[in-house]
Amino acid sequence: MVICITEDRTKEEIAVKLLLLSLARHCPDTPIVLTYPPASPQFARWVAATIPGCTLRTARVSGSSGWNIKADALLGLLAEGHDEVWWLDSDIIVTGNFIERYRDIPPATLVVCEEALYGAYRDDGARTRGWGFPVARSLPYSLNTGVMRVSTLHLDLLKRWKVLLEDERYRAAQKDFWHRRPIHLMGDQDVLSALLGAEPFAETPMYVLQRGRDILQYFGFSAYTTRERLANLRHGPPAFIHCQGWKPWTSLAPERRASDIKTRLQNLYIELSPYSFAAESYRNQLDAPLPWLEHLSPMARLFRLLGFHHAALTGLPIAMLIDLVRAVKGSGRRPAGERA
Ligand SMILES: [Mn+2]
Repeated sequence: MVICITEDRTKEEIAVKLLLLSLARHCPDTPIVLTYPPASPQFARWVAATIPGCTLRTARVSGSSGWNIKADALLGLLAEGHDEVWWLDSDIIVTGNFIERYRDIPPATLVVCEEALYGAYRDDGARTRGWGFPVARSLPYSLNTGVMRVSTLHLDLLKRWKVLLEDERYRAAQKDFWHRRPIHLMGDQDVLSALLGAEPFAETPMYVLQRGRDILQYFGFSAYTTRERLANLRHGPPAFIHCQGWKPWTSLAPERRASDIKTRLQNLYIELSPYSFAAESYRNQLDAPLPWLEHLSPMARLFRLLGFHHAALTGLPIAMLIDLVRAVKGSGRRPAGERA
């Protein structure tokens, strides 16, 4: 078994480091292969000195980039002889030993995530139909590929996924703005959702990491609902926090601190992120300070104080307010996805 991380943007380096530190703390026995072509000698030295189980590679996985690289990267590691591979997006941080927690899931079962509420959430077969396949399994929501576990029993699925990610229709849609793309061509995960709803992959058993219970899909203003927070207070935090969409390391850069109310609210929401709470405990192991934690706004400090510096309590009043607005709006676009 191996953990696979692939990144090619230097602006995401801080996130890669935080993910590696969280893995070294919580899953020290599982080897990691990190592919990071722009690695500087300083970064390579830091990895060698700090993350003993990590192999750093600087050769590109393939011609693909961004999220389209996932199929290639997973197929590559399976071809090297690993029987199971966990994919983690570089914007994930782990808060526990997930290898241990999910060890009983059989190798034939594909592990993948439930999409964030704020994303293009609903599916009901839409992506499968979009590709022109008959719907054999209707998924209520889109799958999210921030965390995946595949095994050698998923080679056919991964190869088919790769073929569709190289399809001309998909490639053409990727050049357009994301909000103008048809739902089945938005990103890699929409293609995977389409395939898993169609034959023969509708038979592939899946374990879907559920939003709130298994993974925090911290994206947009519905990132961490009241229900998810209360469940986390009772049962403990999920093993994965996915810092989707708004990234503190870029959004909260001092030059981006805008003054309009919407941006300020958005920045506050990012400052109160459970990702930041998890990141905080690695401050001393980094070779540079985390800028967004050094300069928290007075409002963020106040909310942290009121939330007893607990990730699930901090920002709870804001979450309740947002949930109330969503409930009042009734059958808005996203709330329909919230489970009872
Ligand atoms: Mn991600």
